[in-house]
Amino acid sequence: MSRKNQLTAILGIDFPIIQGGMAWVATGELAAEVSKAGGLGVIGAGNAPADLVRQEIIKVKQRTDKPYAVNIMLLSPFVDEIVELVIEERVPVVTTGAGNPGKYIAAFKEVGTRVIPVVPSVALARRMEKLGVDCLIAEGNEAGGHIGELTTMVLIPQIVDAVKIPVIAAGGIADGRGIVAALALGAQGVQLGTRFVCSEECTAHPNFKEAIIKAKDRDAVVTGRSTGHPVRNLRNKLTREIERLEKSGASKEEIEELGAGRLRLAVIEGNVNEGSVMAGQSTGIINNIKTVKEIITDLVEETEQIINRLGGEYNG
Ligand code: TUI
Repeated sequence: MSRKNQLTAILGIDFPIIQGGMAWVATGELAAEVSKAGGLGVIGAGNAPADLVRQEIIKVKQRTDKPYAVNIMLLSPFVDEIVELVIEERVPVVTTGAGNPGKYIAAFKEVGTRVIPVVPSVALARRMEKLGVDCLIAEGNEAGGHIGELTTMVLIPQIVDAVKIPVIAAGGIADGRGIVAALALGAQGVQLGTRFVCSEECTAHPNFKEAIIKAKDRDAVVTGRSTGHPVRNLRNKLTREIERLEKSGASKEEIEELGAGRLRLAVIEGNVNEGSVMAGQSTGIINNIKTVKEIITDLVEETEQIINRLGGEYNG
């Protein structure tokens, strides 16, 4: 991997590897380890209020001076107070998900916070670039959690062609092969979520990590299409119940009520049957738990090996 590029320069990191800002999973402990290893660690604010997120920011600041980010989940009822917190704490980088962060961008720029929205479409990518964001994360629907319509394979080149700012590829990437593919599509960096869940330092319940390791190629399924908020989870009792409700024509409210509190149940309590085990389609290629440092070192080594092997050849 060309380790340094425009993206690493903007973010002040060693490798263009960003950790997904997963609610409940992306704690200060995990984010600090990723940043210490030369990537960009991200705290997932999820639906948490500002006082809880502040504690995670403090954990990162106690462990490292390296750059880190907070992911703001735009469907959260606490968005405004999280935005204030990030500005007050002078968090170096913000990533956003599950919505349009347009109305907050000027305030972040005023204090020098870098802004990187997740975009699922070319239209939103263009709008974000016009508003002055620094980079974009283009996330394909192989990703876990709340997803868009398009796959990484088709989304990345279209967004790369549509904007001038650096693009980070996300969705379905978990090893060096995926990184090389993303770079070939024109991305300058990658964001990985599920791979970092299966790290020693991730504080998620061991059952949650084990479920991902056991999951095979077709086990990460999408529910919630009928509510307008499709979510990719590992198939379990909960996803089967939601599917049944969706088929029966249940209301959006009924379906969303069934999903409430389920991510915490899986991540913190370890109830991977009735909880929401958000994970991407990369589960089939994640078969072990490694330290964050090992994950990043292996990703960089695999990427460089493949690039060297391919060289100028395309015939094997
Ligand atoms: O945000 C994510 N992944 C998430 S958020 C989350 S919490 C949640 N739980 C249940 C239902 C909904 C959310 C779990 N996983 N990834 C980034 C992402 N952003 N994926 C898709 C989008 C997105 C979708 C629409 C970004 C912008 C967008 O804009 C629509 C608009 O308003 O133009």
